[in-house]
Amino acid sequence: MNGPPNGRTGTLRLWEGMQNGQPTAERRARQRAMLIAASPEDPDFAELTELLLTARVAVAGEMHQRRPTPDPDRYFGKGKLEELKIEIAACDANVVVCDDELLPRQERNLETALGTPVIDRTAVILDIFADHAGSAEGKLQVELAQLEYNLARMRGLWQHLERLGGATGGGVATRGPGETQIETDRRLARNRIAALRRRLEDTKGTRATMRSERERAALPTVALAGYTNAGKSTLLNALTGSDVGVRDRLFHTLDPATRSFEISGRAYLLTDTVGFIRKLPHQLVEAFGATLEEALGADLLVHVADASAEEDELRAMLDAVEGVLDDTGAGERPRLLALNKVDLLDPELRRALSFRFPRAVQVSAETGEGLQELREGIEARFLATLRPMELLVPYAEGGRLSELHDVAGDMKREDTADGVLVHARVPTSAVARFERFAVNGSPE
Ligand SMILES: Nc1nc2c(ncn2[C@@H]2O[C@H](COP(=O)(O)OP(=O)(O)OP(=O)(O)O)[C@@H](O)[C@H]2O)c(=O)[nH]1
Ligand SMILES: [Mg+2]
Repeated sequence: MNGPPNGRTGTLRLWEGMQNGQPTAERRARQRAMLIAASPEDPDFAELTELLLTARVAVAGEMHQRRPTPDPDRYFGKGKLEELKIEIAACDANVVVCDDELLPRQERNLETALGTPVIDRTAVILDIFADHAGSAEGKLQVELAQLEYNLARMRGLWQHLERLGGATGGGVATRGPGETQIETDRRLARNRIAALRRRLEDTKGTRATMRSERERAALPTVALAGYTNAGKSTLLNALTGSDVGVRDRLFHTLDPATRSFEISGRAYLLTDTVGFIRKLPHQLVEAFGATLEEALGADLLVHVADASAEEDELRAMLDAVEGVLDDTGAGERPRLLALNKVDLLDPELRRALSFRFPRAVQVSAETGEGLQELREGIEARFLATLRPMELLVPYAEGGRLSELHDVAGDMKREDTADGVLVHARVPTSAVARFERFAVNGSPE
């Protein structure tokens, strides 16, 4: 992984980026993390551990403070901080990772009190995204998210790094403290943010062109949405016979991949999307907003979930995904729940699941089980969105008929003196194109 030794990845990337336009490929030294969380309930460090594993950071220990809300200045209380300091030394951790997004102030105060670099969950996720971004657009989106995140954290950082001295590892701290430097950096960061926004706007334009081409083809679109590692890419491959990258790691897919497949002779487009996660950094939702909006504007969303997760865990993952869908304005799209990885469940658990989620389809992208039901489910949901139309297509416009044939359902045709009279059920997305042939209610 490309990353600096002190774990303040995003920040260092930013400075490196501003120095020479490109982040330098610096090897991450072996990091041993102490995980911390403050919450009224028992902590669950499993996901953070998984995230760190993906970021190739080892977990050395964990500490939880039970309290209604984190301390606004130091995250933990004073006494607990002392305990943490001792524990860090005891398990030889060299970075502290907080399961919440820290306020810049909390992060700074923690670092000062502990003498150890402190990063938060958001920084870890941003780091993984930066590592996994493949396309030019994906890279721009991640850089934008990182800059937004870092901008809030720049004030006073120079003096702070000075104070930490050796712990931060030379490079940055020697660049010289002082308000001027901070101001320069902030201005450069803002300029870069503006430039990135403009470039992302441009790519959005390109995507709109691609989309309108697709709309002309008017194939129904289906998007796979879901928690990271739920098996979306595996399912895309299983349904379309493609070979999109699949791995047992978080946020493997960042760029939406679209492939076509057929159900009962009708072609559909299926899009794989970036995975979601609890406390998904809002900077990422914003940066990926346009791509997500595009993908999630599909005729049908298939929400893919990992059914092998524990009951509470599954509920939490489903809620997190629904939350992001609402945030991105996709909350109202027609939806189908696909409970994936049922090959890992015994018959009793499967039965329990079918009681809990009677409308969901149980599938295994791995074994192919349930895929036929999923196809039928997709088709049924899609057909339900079709609008019945009666059209009179003049013989001169014969080409339109074959277009209609490609997209419509239940098509019945009858030759008349004026043209072909057609009864068909037309996808909502294609209604506008055929409206002018409508027999009832049309001025023509
Ligand atoms: N047992 C089992 N494993 C599965 C199934 N589907 C996917 N997996 C595994 O789950 C892991 C994640 O699969 P992906 O398809 O990469 O998941 P994803 O939802 O695309 O993940 P991100 O792109 O990271 O959001 C891989 O190790 C897959 O082999 C399934 O039906 N059964
Ligand atoms: Mg994927």
